[in-house]
Amino acid sequence: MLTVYPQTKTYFEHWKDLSPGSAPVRKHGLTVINGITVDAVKKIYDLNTGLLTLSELHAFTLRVDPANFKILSYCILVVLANMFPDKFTPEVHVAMDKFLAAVARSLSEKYR
Ligand code: HNI
Repeated sequence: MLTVYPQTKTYFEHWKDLSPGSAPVRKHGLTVINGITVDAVKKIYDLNTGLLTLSELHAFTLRVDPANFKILSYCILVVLANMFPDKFTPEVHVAMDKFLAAVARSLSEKYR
């Protein structure tokens, strides 16, 4: 995301090293992916409640433009397709797209 959509770097200027694979990028990548694969998956049936605190954090404290959630979702799909070309069937693509869109919608909940 930081490479393909460099405007997203503005939120992470305080990390100093934003190059691909740098320590803070790897660390935060894991944090976000854990947020999706552990937290969001656990709360899949009520994402709005489950991701409420995270939505408030991104809206009020971090002030992340919610358009960036779509950008990140798109990047995650591209990475999955590249890493798992055999497993990334049309069904998996649609299911992941739907799930990531639901996560993005819940994270945007507090902006309204
Ligand atoms: Ni996000 C911090 C989860 C998208 C900018 N983000 C977090 C944390 C989690 C998290 C978890 C750590 C919270 C804490 O410390 O309590 N972020 C997610 C998830 C998504 C997402 C699940 C989307 C699926 N975040 C984004 C996007 C941006 C973003 C798209 C900006 C482009 N997030 C941040 C910033 C921080 C952050 C900035 C604080 C990082 C830091 O180190 O200061």
